[in-house]
Amino acid sequence: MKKFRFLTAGESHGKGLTAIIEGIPAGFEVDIDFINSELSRRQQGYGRGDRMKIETDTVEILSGVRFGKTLGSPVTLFIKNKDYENWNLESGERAFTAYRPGHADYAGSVKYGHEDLRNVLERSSARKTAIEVAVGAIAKLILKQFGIEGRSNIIQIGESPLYKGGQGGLNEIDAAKAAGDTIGGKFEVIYDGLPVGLGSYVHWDRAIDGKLAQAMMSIPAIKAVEIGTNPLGMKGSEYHDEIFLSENQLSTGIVHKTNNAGGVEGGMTNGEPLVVRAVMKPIPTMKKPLKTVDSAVMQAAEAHFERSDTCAVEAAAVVGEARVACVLVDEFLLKYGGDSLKEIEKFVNGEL
Ligand code: EPS
Repeated sequence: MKKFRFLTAGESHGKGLTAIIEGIPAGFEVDIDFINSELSRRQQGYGRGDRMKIETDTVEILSGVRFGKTLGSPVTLFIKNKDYENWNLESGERAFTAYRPGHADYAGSVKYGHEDLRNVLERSSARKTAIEVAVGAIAKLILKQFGIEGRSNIIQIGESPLYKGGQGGLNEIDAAKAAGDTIGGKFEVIYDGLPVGLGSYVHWDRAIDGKLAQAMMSIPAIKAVEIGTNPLGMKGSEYHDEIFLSENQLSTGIVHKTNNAGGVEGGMTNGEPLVVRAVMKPIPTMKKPLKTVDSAVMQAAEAHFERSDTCAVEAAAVVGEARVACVLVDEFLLKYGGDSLKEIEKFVNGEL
């Protein structure tokens, strides 16, 4: 069961990227400047490659919004690929056959029967995260109406724990770039202002931590997801968040003074900030070539390389914020859903 559903389409060097979102109630303001500022955040970060110098991602809204407000009908978004003009994708001149280790090339070509690995690359590319961030921006706008807001922090770049203003990670990115190599890292996404009880303990497929893990793990290059503090090696008495009376915490009068659980207990939000952490592998497209096989001649070869990011952890964190927003808005609408903003407000305020 889903209330907030979307499909995306589009290739990395095709005409553009599209999304159709279904399930947005009527009456929500859609701030295009906010969507574009999220797209711009995704394009930034130290260590990005040359594609980001070509694109200035901006969204066009093709349906579902009138006079700046949602109609309740499907919302269609479009982002143009500026690089499309430079590629002439239809000509076949950009074909390649040497599998890139760490990418979808090998398994994808076997699965879909493609000889030209570009047929796999074009859709498996992280380029598609641009339209996912646009969808997430709309989810964020909906959540904001109810006081729910998100952000992200970089926890580690390469081997360096990177705190605000720290140079360690940046130096590592420079060193990796000079060596034709890439590095990964770790980030966290935090959402504040959540009500108690999004998700459920009654079925495995309704647990919100399960849904969040799926949403984060499916971001390209993510290899591990954690909710809150990693409990490995901790004692129960150290890890679990004790419960206290409070006059300030929501309407329940209950507060946890620590938040190792990352805001989730029993598959449900518990009113504390939601903390989701993810580990990104080093991007597999490298100037320093990896050993592979050329599928056209079935001989040893070097992996295909055009251009790549050295490190995209900062961009992945923005994508992570978007993914979490989509899960949260879906859960929020499942619990408080109506057909219009006014109706939802009545549910939230206990008037319906
Ligand atoms: C990306 C666009 C891509 C890559 C990168 C992310 O553009 P191009 O293939 O033209 O360089 O820069 O994607 C990957 C490296 C990948 O392996 O998916 C983007 O828009 O974020």
